[in-house]
Amino acid sequence: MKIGIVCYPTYGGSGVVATELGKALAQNGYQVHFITSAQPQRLDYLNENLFYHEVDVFNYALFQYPPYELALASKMVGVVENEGLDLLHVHYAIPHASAAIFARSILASKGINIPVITTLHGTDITLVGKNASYEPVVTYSINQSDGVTAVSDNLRQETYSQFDISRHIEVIPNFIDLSRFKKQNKNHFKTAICPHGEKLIVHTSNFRKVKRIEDVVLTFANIRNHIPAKLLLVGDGPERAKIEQLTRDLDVQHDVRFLGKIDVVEEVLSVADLFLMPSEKESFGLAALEAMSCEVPIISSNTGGLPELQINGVTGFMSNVGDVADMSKNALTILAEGNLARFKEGALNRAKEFDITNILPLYQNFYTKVVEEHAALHQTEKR
Ligand code: GMT
Repeated sequence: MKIGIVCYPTYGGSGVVATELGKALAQNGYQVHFITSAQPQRLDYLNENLFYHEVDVFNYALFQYPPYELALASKMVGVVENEGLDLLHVHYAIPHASAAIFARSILASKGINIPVITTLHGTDITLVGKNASYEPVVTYSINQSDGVTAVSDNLRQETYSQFDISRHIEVIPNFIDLSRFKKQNKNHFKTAICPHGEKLIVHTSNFRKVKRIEDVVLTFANIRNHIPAKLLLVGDGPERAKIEQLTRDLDVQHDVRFLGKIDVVEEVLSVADLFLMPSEKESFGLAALEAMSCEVPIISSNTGGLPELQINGVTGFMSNVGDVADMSKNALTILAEGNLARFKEGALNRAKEFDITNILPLYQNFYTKVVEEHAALHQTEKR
């Protein structure tokens, strides 16, 4: 099967999931064509089944906003025609789903029928999509897709409650490649960061408001009041300057390091004792799954899809959004000497359930179903 995958190429959960999915499909004999604005961050090796098509956005002085969606739709039309794709799979509804529906109509006018699958990732539904600027287009493009998946049951329910959706949404959770995300021996790094055996707390994100990084720092400050600890913040984004200031206001700046964006997150996670994810919303929490795969227990909020990933008291603990006192208390429980090993084991065992070898077949079966249904529909129309 030849599949076109559309996603955001930069750091971020949806782009990571789309790229890792494409790589795994290519290894399993599918021909995968990435259609993106730049080379996807995780598209880091060659394979005879992997192709990359960059979207060219022609700019013109008249445009205040270059029309990326039109350039993307045009590129999809070209790639489907020239490469003979069987399916378009778009990740993150805005603007990928509507561009794909548009491309599908253009192709149909040329006698080429191709199904479109849209995968909903989170903020495309919970934050951005329901804004009046986008809502009618998001609703239409979800309803018009030939198949729709969501990364958690919670996101599926949110989609039904926030939008007027008339079609089935399949839940296919995020996954992890345990052969890459596993605890590695990076003791030299741990010793450099924690020279006196301090506990190491880690948070990774795109530093957006929705991540509530101020709660990460407040929780860390509480932990550090009780035990020696260090905090590593991985990633970058709009909240960073504010968070740097907060570390100074709380006088914890000497125990907090901002590492910025890094590719080898698994190396940092390998030396972590605890991962913090106090998000306001989190449709799944891929970053938490990455941490769990490296044997790191999780303190998180209980929002969105996190209860579908975390097992309270086994992989870590969940608290209400903003309940820093509860998160701090739970963190100290996990970090207590007699407890840590049990939580690390619990985190790893749960992560194994989301190994890519378990989740990839769900996508493969869904592709086959959608392609067959689509072919049957067009066969009937021809008669
Ligand atoms: O977390 C982000 O803000 C990035 C965002 C994305 O689309 O790139 O992540 C969303 O998709 C991930 C992959 O499916 C999920 O694991 C994240 O939970 C989800 N983020 C939110 O819902 C805030």
